[in-house]
Amino acid sequence: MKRLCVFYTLCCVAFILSFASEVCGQGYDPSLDMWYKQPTKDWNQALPVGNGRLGAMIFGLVDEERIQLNEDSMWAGGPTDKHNKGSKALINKIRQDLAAGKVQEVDRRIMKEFSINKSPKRSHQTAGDMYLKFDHEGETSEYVRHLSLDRAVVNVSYKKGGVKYTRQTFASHPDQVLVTKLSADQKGKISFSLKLSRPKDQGHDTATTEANLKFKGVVLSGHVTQYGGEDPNNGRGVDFYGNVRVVNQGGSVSIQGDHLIVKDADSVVIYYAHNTSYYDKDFATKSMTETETAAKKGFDKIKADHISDYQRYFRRVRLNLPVGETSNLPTDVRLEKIKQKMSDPAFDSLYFSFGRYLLISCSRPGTLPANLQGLWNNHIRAPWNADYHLNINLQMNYWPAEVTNLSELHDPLFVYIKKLAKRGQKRAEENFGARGWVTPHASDVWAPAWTRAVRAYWGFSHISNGWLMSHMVERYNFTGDKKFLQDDVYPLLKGACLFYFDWLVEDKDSGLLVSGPSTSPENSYYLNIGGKKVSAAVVMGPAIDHQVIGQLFRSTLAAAKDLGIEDAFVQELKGYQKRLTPGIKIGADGRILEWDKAYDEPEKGHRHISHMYALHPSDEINPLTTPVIAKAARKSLDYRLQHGGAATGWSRAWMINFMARFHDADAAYDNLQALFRRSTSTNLFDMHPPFQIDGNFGGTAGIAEMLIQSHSDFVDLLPALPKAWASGGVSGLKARGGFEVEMVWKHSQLSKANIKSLNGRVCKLRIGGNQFSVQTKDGNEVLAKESKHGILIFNTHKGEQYKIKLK
Ligand code: FUC
Repeated sequence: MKRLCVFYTLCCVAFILSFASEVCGQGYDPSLDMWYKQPTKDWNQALPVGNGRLGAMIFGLVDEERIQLNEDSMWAGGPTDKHNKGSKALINKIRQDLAAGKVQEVDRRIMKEFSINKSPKRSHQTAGDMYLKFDHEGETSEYVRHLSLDRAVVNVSYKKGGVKYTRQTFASHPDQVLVTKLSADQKGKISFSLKLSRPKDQGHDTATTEANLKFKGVVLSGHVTQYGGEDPNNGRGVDFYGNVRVVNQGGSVSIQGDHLIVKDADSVVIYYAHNTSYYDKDFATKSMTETETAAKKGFDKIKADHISDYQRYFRRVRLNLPVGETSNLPTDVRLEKIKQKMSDPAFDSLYFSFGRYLLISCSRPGTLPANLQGLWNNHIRAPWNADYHLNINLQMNYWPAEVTNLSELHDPLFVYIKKLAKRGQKRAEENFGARGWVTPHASDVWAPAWTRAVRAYWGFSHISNGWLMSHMVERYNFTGDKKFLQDDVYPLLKGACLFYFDWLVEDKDSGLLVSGPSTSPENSYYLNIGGKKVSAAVVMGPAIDHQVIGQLFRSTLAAAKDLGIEDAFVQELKGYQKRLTPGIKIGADGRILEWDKAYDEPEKGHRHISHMYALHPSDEINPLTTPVIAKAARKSLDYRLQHGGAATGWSRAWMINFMARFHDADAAYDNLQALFRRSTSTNLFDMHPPFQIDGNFGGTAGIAEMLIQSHSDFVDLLPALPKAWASGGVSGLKARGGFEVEMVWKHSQLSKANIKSLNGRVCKLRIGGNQFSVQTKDGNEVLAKESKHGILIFNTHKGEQYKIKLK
């Protein structure tokens, strides 16, 4: 370990002097390891591996190892599309009743009229567990388990009875198998029994054959829905087929009942494939073929291909931050020290790398989008069904995708949006008599677009379609991919706008268009009825609605402009844009209003901070360009925090992003540390609690937001660099407009940066208000125009690199 630490320190120091690609380049980098000196029985401390679709949690237990298995389509239920409720007349009646002051009654009534209560209780489910019961004796020593974020391999090693044992596990994307290799430093020392099992009563059965263990069944939801009612398919979900193939060197393999027995082997490789009817009707054959092909290909080749496939994504970005006194300790100990307020900046970069590791491991082109738990779930009925919550959570999962150079991993979200939009068209028409498409506050793998909620405060919100579309727009903003804009994005943007054309109604007093009835996601306000405080949620015109719709209109017009479209729809859109109620209104107390007016709030520190959407993830507020609104936004956030806000992991992660947008480096850093202290498990999973992966992704995006911002029409380098990160370096971050950035800083000041222009667009650059110069790769000065706020504007050529130096 000592050698490891010296190498680690050298590597970090070297990075600060140079760039990652030049130094830590191709070799093994231990600073990217999460490691522990003990096994765990706690799922929240086990280590995740995944190939986007297939995943596992590795416990690293010595005598009986548990490998908890996951596959992203292991869902109960199925597509059902025939339950819509509501009508245009009903929604208009509700608007009238709200205008007549019958808010409480509407709050009670609205879900009965508009929500499908008879939807199945269905959840993403665990695929089961693989247990390996070892036959080895003696004291255990030299135990260590670690996850290499650079290689996406979990290693467990220990000594027992004088023999050194090692286990390596990874989930291969190229070969679509989960692989575990067991080795020992003496021959004939590996003996164990292998068993597959799944939590009971979900209709599975297992069968065995020679040297193969099969695992098949159907995913059922045997429980009653929290939404009430019956499941039209009796909860019957996907059929699945898992297959184990064991390849041994030395010793013997046999089957005894439902156990596979390995005796006296020198080394063993276990291949596991798992497929479902969601992806393929020949799922059983597929699983058998995959394990067979893997066995023929062999461990070494599969591992090499896995590592290079994974590193294709992972090594695009490298972040190095200063090593602290505790940085060489095991990961769980480091987290404990952080809880004791010790500074360990290298931990921040480890967490950042882990966030990117998780996205690569649970979202690949062709897979389902990352759910509330990515894809790692040991439940039959997961918290919130491990579904897709669309009022922040699914979106937060993808906040790091573009900026941390993982753009392709955004694809599953886009495919899912297309599915939702199709269903959402039917709902728009049947629920509200509207054109276009609308989506609910939450959906799942089957992409139902109707409202499924019992209470209005969490279910009756109408912004998720616009919020989802901002992700497709961001993909275009970062990559400049016009074909994507034209073929995939613009038609959906148009559909979302059409919905709002028909949904918005004129406010009698202001003459402006207002969105409603709606809610500020999951929050409520107090009504004063006869001197009594009564909480309500439904309202005409919550701030977020107008912020999201405003952004949707803006980006649709920008897209039309880039595509050269100037037609009747664009004219109509301009008209609606002019008449939309502003999404940002400042109240008498200096805070931004969350609803149509100032109300007393039952939960002053509520975890949803929806009226700050304009600050982040949207782009309307910047302390440089909109200082008055920025001050009001800051006041609103400080108020939330003073009242116990940001108490869940994801809410805290959002706060990091907010504070970074204020350029308040130390507040962003404090919130990052609070995320670690209060909402992070030893395996670095985000704890809502319980485990919910959005906070990991929100935290990762927050770290990126502290290093680079580009939402305000210019690229801002090191906009929120905290004191604790006084020196460091990062390579591979992306900025809107199509720029890739690497930079090194010392004494809290940028020392050098390289900017690669990917699209040849004009670059508007700011470095915290500092004076700087721009040179070509060959050292020629680039002509740059000075603008406000210390921004330099210069032309770029596609593919060229520009050197930035502070003056
Ligand atoms: C939203 C949040 C909850 C939880 C759930 C999955 O509804 O309000 O805190 O994260 O999603």
